Amino acid sequence: MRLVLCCWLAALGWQMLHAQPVSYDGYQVWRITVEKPSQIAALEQLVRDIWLIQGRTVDVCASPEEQEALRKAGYTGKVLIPDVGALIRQQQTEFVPQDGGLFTRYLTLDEIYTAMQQLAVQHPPLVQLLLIGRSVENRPIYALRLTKDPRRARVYPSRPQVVINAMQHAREWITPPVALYFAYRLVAEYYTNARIRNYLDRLEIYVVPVVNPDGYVYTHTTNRLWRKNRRYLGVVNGRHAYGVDLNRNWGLNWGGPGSSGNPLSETYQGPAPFSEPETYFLSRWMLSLPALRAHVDLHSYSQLILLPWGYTTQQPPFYAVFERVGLAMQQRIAAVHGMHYAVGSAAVMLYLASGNMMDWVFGVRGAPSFTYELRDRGQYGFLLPPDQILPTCEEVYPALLELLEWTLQRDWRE
Ligand code: 0X9
Ligand code: ZN
Repeated sequence: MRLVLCCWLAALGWQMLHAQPVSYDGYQVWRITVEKPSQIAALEQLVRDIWLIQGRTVDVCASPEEQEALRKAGYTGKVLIPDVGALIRQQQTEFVPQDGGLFTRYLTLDEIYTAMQQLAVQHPPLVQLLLIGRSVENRPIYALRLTKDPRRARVYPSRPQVVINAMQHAREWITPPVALYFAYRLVAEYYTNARIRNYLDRLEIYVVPVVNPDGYVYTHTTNRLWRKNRRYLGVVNGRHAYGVDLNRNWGLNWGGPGSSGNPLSETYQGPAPFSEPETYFLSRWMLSLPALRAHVDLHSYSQLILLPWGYTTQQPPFYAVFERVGLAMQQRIAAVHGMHYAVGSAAVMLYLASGNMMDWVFGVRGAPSFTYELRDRGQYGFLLPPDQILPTCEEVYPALLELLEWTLQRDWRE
């Protein structure tokens, strides 16, 4: 009897740990090609969750009812994921080694924060853990500060600063490990690699693996495909509405094309620029860095290196310089596992997105800024299998080193 009770309690515990009240049973991801980009707006009326728009190609995550509506409207698509619910369950229950290192499975928020703390505790001459803000639900947002002797000055004005951040969007699980790996490997190579030593001696490198901690926790507990933060927005159209798209909440051209004023939308811009603590704290902190010289905002998916602007298809100042750096980073990525990441302006390669972070960092803060869209190109999309975590980390690492190298040049405008 006791055994039965134990088993039952264990099963219940497992259920509670892995419960996903939002079911995706019967949902499918389709890749639809429209004849003209102007037809995309009509498609957006039929499906709530658009995963990707790239040129005339649209990936949609459609419920059985939405699939029916699509068929009725004459859309056919290539099925990328035949059963989203089954894939989520498979990835939750699949055996993954618990002791196989930090990059063999997706970590929880607590595990990520513990790993950051450990790096700082184990390497005081190189690493400092900073609390840079708090989320809507009051969770901490941490940065790792990587530089020689971080505790001897709050900031070294003579060392240009570089910021790498991940996870504005909660379902993009591949992004925190890529940021964390970058930090871990820099530290590991410091004492053996003169090139890395030079970077940490002469630069201040900040890594923020989770900008949206509430959203990330929610993707573990409740809805694997949640994108926005967890702001409660009241009742809208008879439903409780939650969430601002943090990558539409930044202050440059906030509320312009490619963002939504509807709280139920996945690209809801929020009630005002920087209305969200996550973007507010991050922007204030970035303004406090005296010599910010480069920034990367990590997202997934579709394997792209995106350059400003995101809010307009017009070319920004120094576009040719960005493109050259982008192509150098592209080569570094391809050299590791042969993966192709396309390079180009965000608005041209993807779509318009006003109020995004990259535009603010470049347009307001004046620092060169890039958006990476990591693996894959749609086979799994946001549900990238854990065996691709390490290869993705490995290929992005040298691209980010390329950026550090470029940052050390006399004048980036050249
Ligand atoms: O829509 C976004 O915020 C980013 N894509 S994602 O699928 N990760 O959500 C892209 C932002 C890049 N900027 C533009 N496309 N304008
Ligand atoms: Zn994203």
